[in-house]
Amino acid sequence: MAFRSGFVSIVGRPNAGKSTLLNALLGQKLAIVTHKPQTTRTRIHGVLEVPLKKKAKGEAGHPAAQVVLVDTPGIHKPETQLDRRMMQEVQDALESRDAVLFIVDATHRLAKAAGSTPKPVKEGPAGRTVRAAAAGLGPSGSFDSVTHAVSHSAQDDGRLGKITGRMAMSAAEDEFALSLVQRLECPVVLVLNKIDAVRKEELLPLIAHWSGLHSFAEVVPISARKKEGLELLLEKIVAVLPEGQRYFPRDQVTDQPERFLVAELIREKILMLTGEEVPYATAVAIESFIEPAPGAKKTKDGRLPVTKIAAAIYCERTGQKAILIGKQGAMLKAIGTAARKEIEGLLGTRVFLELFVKVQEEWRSSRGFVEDLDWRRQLEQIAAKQQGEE
Ligand SMILES: Nc1nc2c(ncn2[C@@H]2O[C@H](COP(=O)(O)OP(=O)(O)O)[C@@H](O)[C@H]2O)c(=O)[nH]1
Ligand SMILES: [Mg+2]
Repeated sequence: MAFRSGFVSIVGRPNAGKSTLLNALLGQKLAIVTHKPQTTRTRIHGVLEVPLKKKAKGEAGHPAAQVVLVDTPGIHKPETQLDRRMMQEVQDALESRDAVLFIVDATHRLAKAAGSTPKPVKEGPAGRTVRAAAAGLGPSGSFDSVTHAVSHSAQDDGRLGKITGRMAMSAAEDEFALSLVQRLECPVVLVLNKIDAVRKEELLPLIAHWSGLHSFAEVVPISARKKEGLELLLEKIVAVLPEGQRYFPRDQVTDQPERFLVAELIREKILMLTGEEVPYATAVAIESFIEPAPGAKKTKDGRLPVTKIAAAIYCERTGQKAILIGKQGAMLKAIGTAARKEIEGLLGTRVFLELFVKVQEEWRSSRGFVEDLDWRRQLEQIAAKQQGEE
């Protein structure tokens, strides 16, 4: 059987478990995960080598493959420049892909339970609005028109009365997320996640609901957290991939540089340790990253060499800065200690981590600042600087 390869984008609403799935499939933490929405801000590539599986009794088998998984930010209504950047990352991931995993949180109650089934998006006037909006998902925040269209269609049926505002919103968000994949021509696999947290009998109505809205290539229930159903999911993914050669060398797991992973780990600790708006108003930029000299050995007393890292934590207001620093620096210390432990595990060296908190007013609304945060952009800048020095 010929080797297969392709880009497979993981998309869905915030908190559906996209990053958990990426990490579970790779067997390693590439993407940070928290219970807070909008944890993931950029596309993250994870490269998975899938060995040949021979045909066996009752099993179809599949050829060997390289699957480039692309984790993306959750599909949500853009409010700030940062949100728009995140949604652009989703669009980019949907453009260059061979297959898409549309991941849905199985613990979400269907709006149907409250008396409304979102209409199939392919039909009806509301559907057209949704698709038009999705196709031109631009800085104008087209999500508003989607919400509008959906509540209208529910109203037309005279069924809106029973739906609480939140239910209607949730259905609108589902519909909007779905509209982004409905216009794709590549295979879309519906992944029902978190089946560890729902009863079996609740799954069938969910599958029926979603299958009625789009003709998915496959429907696979999984638990990303408990690593259930992943084998089957991989089989289905390989089955829809085209024949082709590797995009990345066999032993490469990601295209992200370590310094970006380090920044993300620091951000994860901030998300875990701070509350309210602080996590959303925070960005982390690595200011210097000094690796041990090549060939550096353990010290005489058996300690590992040291990587010296300095990172800036940006927030939007002095009040947020005070929270991030904490009483006598306690919060910053807690963030630093937790991050350092994980970074040491990642790099396999000891780590000196210096953190600074800086206020950059309204940075989330600043296009230039948001673009500069992108690690792909940062890499270009570092390369340009090095060329200038040579
Ligand atoms: N019960 C359960 N929780 C999960 C599962 N997968 C992810 N989660 C949780 O859902 C939350 C969001 O996960 P995350 O991967 O960050 O979602 P993302 O926003 O789609 O990337 C986290 O608290 C995860 O631990 C699962 O299979 N079962
Ligand atoms: Mg995520």
